[in-house]
Amino acid sequence: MDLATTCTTCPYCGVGCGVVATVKDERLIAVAGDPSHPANQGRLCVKGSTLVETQGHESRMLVPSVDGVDVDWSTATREVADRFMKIIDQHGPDSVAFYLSGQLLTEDYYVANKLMKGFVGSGNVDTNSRLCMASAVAAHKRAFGEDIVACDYEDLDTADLIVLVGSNAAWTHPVAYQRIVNAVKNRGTEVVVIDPRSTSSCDIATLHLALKPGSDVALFNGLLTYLNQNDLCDHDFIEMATDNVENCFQAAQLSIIEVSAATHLPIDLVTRFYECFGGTRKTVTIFSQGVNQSVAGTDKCNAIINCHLATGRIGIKGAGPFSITGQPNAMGGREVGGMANQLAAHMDFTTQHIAAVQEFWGARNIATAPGAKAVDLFDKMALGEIKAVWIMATNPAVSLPDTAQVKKALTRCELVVVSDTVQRNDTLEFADIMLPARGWGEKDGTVTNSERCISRQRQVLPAPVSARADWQIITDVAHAMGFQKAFAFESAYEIFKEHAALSGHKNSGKRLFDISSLADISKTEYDELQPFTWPIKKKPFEDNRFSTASGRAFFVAVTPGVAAQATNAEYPLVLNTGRLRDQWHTMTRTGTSSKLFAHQSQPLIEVSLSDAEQYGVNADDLIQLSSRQGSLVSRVKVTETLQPGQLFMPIHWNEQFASTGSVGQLFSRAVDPISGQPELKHAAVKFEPVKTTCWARVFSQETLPRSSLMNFQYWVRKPVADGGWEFECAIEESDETNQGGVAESSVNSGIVNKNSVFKSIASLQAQLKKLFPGCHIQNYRDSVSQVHRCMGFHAGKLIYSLVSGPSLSELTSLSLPYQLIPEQSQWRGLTNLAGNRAAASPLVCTCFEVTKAEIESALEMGSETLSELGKALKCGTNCGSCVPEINQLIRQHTKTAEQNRYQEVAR
Ligand SMILES: Nc1nc2c(c(=O)[nH]1)N[C@H]1C(S)=C(S)[C@@H](COP(=O)(O)OP(=O)(O)OC[C@H]3O[C@@H](n4cnc5c(=O)[nH]c(N)nc54)[C@H](O)[C@@H]3O)O[C@H]1N2
Ligand SMILES: Nc1nc2c(c(=O)[nH]1)N[C@H]1C(S)=C(S)[C@@H](COP(=O)(O)OP(=O)(O)OC[C@H]3O[C@@H](n4cnc5c(=O)[nH]c(N)nc54)[C@H](O)[C@@H]3O)O[C@H]1N2
Ligand code: SF4
Ligand SMILES: [Mo]
Repeated sequence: MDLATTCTTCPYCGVGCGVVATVKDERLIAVAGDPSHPANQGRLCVKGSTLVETQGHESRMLVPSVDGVDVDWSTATREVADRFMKIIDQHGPDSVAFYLSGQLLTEDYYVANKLMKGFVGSGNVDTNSRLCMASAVAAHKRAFGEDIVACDYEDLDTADLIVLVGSNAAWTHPVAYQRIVNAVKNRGTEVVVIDPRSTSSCDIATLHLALKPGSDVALFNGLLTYLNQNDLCDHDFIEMATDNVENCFQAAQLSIIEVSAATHLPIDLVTRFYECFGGTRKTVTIFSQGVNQSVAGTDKCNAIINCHLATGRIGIKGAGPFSITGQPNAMGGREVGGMANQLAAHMDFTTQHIAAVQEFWGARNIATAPGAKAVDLFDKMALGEIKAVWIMATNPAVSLPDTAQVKKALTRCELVVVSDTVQRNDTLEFADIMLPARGWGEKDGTVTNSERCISRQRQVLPAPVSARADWQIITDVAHAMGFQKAFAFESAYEIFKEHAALSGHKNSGKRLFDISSLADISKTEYDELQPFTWPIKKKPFEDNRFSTASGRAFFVAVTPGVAAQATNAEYPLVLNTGRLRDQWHTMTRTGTSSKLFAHQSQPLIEVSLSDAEQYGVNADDLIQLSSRQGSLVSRVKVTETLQPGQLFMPIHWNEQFASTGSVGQLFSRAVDPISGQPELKHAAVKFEPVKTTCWARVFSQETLPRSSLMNFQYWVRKPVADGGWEFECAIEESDETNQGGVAESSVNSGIVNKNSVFKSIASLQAQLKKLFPGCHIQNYRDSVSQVHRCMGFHAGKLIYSLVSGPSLSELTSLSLPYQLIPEQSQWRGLTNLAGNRAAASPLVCTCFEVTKAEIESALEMGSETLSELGKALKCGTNCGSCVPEINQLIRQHTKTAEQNRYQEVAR
């Protein structure tokens, strides 16, 4: 028995927590927070703590393939190199592109960027950071002359005011959020949330500004005006360290009344926020996707930064504008220069920088101009201008806007190479060449988190035999293209050293990103590297010097813009999108853990109470949601957290998990003109109810192919505890019924309809039969309820079960005929679901698997506070991510109890 513990980092969000991984007999058996890591000091959130459950090789891509045929690595490598070179020879370097990801390690990113920009000779390397951090990067460069995040996590511990703008940190950066919670408890830090939705992050807020979507520039311009007019600016700092303040003040001119009109916020709320900000020196403003993902994203970021510059709240402890990164290595990608408009190591496409990088790399054919940014890059593919793309560690067929256009682009593109860890995702459907990459725990390198802290990610597990590290795959292809010398890397360590050296090349203090003191570390030092933050031993801007040519920060004059995807009479509603607490992006990692579906198991479309009433829809109804780009069908969640006229949908589901596919299909390709970041928080939509004639639920030990569900207008799947999958499917009332069409009379159409329902269910049964040959099949039919059950047994064990009927509610109670399953044939996954009421109520606390129903019943029984509930049920006592929801249930319970009391008194 082999037991080993290794310190590494979590592969999920940009908080960048250190984890201690315990491996026994080559299997990951435990992960715990690393107490010595500065980012988390031992804490982990639910995604980090469920890492054990999301490992495993079942869904992994295991061998390389070319045009659908499994091949060995040397063939795959040669094919990638030859096909790329052929296209480059015929059409030039700009006819090819790489599309990378903030989930690559820095070393992977470095070689990919070097190969394309230095040796292929094109700037066409872009990354999913374009959808994520591009606006913040552009704003940093405009204001500071370099892409520098001004804050670190210690600032959260010492701030007196923390403003969260377009960030739901409680769910998206849970461990950083816990630091804020502690600051609130320990030193009375005030929290202001600026978000059109009421989110879990509002739990600790003294003020929530539910502003009109997209109106952030007006709010912060108004704040700048207020600071100026009330003499709350730091004139010494402005004088000493900045330029362009007067132009900026002039452009920002907005009275509180005008701000109120632009943001739809009450005057007193705006005033309270301005007073609070104006009066608190130690203010940190955290901003994230509610700011970045907008056609005004860069301006929004600069509007925030302006207020910090005006008050000199930057470069000091406990204050600053804090753009918080999303992906685990979004920052590492920025250091490397992996975006189309950057060259390398915080150097740009200027004559000087190009010469410096060319000299350092010994690059024969360096790119001399920026390449195409993500949305543009896929447009060029659709136009046939880009003919080959290599996609690594990202799933653009889900995550880009206007996914129909993305699919068109991938279809048109002559050569699509995809390196991924999984066998199937929406992008891989279009791959000509598939390359199996090593995943988290199987590779070595470094990542940089939101606070510029570089940590080692270490190999703790053996990789599947054929999977290779991304840097290795790229290096091999570079060799096959003839670039052996410049890519003579034997390990991630050697790449790191070169990357570190480049950061110091021709730098002499001009660029804050300089880790060249690590260029000569030994292999052992690299292996034992402890987390460290750059600029080394210095807080950015503490000396009031910035990276601009003048050394002074720049006030960028900005004015409010309008959303590109505007509402009108036909599309009157605004669709907002974002993350759920327990899912990660396109679900390739979290989609295998049943536990992570228990908080929310479907891509629900959130509708405000008043819109639900106005449009006559109820919770769980199916609706069709349409924009100018596309349309999808999904179920409704009625919520008090949204303002009328706004909808919300999670980003995670896709064609592998639901008929809806990705919410991205509803978004246009409108981008911020400066950063190129798409507007992913604001689409104009409409919806209408969908009538159904039949529902079905399937439990199956193996997943069903998408093709077997084609007859269902709606379906969604989720993993079942102890193995297997659960599907929920619906058949829409057909056009034939509604509009005459095939059938002439309503009686006839009823028959047609019944027939088509029967056919759909029969074809699903046939699929199940085919998928599990040799099963003994039992059928049960209830003629009164019209519920039909079909179960397949093998060797006395239940293998699948299909229940169908006209209404979903009947199925929910009847779908698991526990009593009908012979004792010896119990399938644990199924009986668990049948017997356990947990399945019926969403999980609130994922760590201890405590449901909403259990918390409500404990409140009924007399528990009153969070700590009492914690004692009774343990909920909320581990990672704390569920505390906002528990508090919400407590508030709800108190309110109901008070109402009951009031009614009793009234009687
Ligand atoms: N659980 C989980 N955590 C994650 C991820 C995940 O997939 N799952 N992904 C990681 C990644 S890559 C990222 S980038 C981060 C993102 O982290 P966040 O940015 O915190 O997450 P989002 O939910 O995308 O959006 C944040 C909020 O922006 C609000 N918003 C929408 N429009 C506006 C607006 O006009 N103005 C303002 N002020 N707010 C607006 C939305 O209502 C939403 O609540 O999360 C990271 N962490
Ligand atoms: N509507 C809307 N759309 C959005 C957003 C939004 O808020 N709203 N947010 C945007 C943002 S901020 C982001 S960051 C993107 C995220 O979107 P994506 O980057 O497309 O999503 P992921 O699911 O993280 O894709 C990562 C892929 O890499 C694979 N992978 C994992 N590890 C490795 C590895 O080590 N090597 C390789 N080669 N592959 C690996 C995974 O299996 C997966 O297929 O979505 C964007 N899209
Ligand atoms: S906060 Fe982010 S980095 Fe930390 S454990 Fe959770 S997902 Fe991982
Ligand atoms: Mo992101």
